[in-house]
Amino acid sequence: MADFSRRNFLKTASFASAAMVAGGLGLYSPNSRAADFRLKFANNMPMTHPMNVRSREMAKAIKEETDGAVQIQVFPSSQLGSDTDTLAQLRAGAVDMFALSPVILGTMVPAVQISAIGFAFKDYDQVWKAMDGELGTHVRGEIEKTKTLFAFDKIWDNGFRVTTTSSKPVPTPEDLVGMKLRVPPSPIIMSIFRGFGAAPASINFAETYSALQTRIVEGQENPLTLISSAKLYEVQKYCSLTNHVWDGFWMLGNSAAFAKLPADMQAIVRKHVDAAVVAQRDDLAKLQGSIQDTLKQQDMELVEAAPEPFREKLRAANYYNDWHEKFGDDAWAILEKYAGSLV
Ligand code: X2X
Repeated sequence: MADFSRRNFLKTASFASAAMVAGGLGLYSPNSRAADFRLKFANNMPMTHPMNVRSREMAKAIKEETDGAVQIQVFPSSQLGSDTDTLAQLRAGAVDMFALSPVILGTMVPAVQISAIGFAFKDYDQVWKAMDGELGTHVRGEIEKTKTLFAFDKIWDNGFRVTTTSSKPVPTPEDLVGMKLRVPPSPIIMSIFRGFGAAPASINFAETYSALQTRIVEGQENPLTLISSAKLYEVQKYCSLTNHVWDGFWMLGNSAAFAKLPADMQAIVRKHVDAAVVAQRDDLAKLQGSIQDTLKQQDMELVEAAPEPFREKLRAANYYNDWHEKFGDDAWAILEKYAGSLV
């Protein structure tokens, strides 16, 4: 594999020969040169979601700044397989980068789910302080311990998860009792809905629309921006604003694949990944003002759902104590430093 100095040499050499050829047959095209590093980046978000809009910009900027040496190919909408499959491919090195929610990464690295404790973060100020601060550092350290995977510094936003249903809204936890709901393949999301008394079924996002359409499940839970961009309003009627969990996507990399890049190219990739994430967070923040209206225009009925009865139900189900025990006192203390007391 080429390194930067060899590339620079080649570039000089190519330009020299290009100049010669240009004067002769005129066949040389500087754009025809193959990339030294092709990286596959997979995610489950629709093409139109801000994550993919920013990812395409990111790939372009990386290609330009590395002079074509690093080319990132973006595969949206679970094109390479479901999240469960893609995580396996990332571990095997068949996929190089993968944006995955901590709630699903929790199937492999349980400790990362701590950011998804129910009703922990009250607002985005708390979220970003924690995720760009010590809580994020703690979690990335746990991901790095796998040796096969690492997480880039900043986490993409997914949003606060709300609950959509087809036959009746769910403004209180009593409304959820016995209800069959799609949840991601995720121990912590499974656990919160069990705590509410619902009947959660784990289904990958790639199959969620059809599971709702065929009424295999009554509802699902996801952030407003995603309900809109994945057009879930076509197969769901009510949107109860439960805001039960804040969710993001860690930008994961296969450690061995990334290590093949020379250090200066790694730095360029990191810089543009971070910039894309920051811009995407901002895109989602700007959408907050209008997203409810967008969903109402699609005939969804939006319903308020006060958090306290839901929290009460979780306390009674021993949800907070159980997870505190699993994550341990140290990690729990980091979470509470940002989120306040969770008892
Ligand atoms: O699967 C989901 O619900 C999604 C898209 O929000 C995640 O990736 C966790």
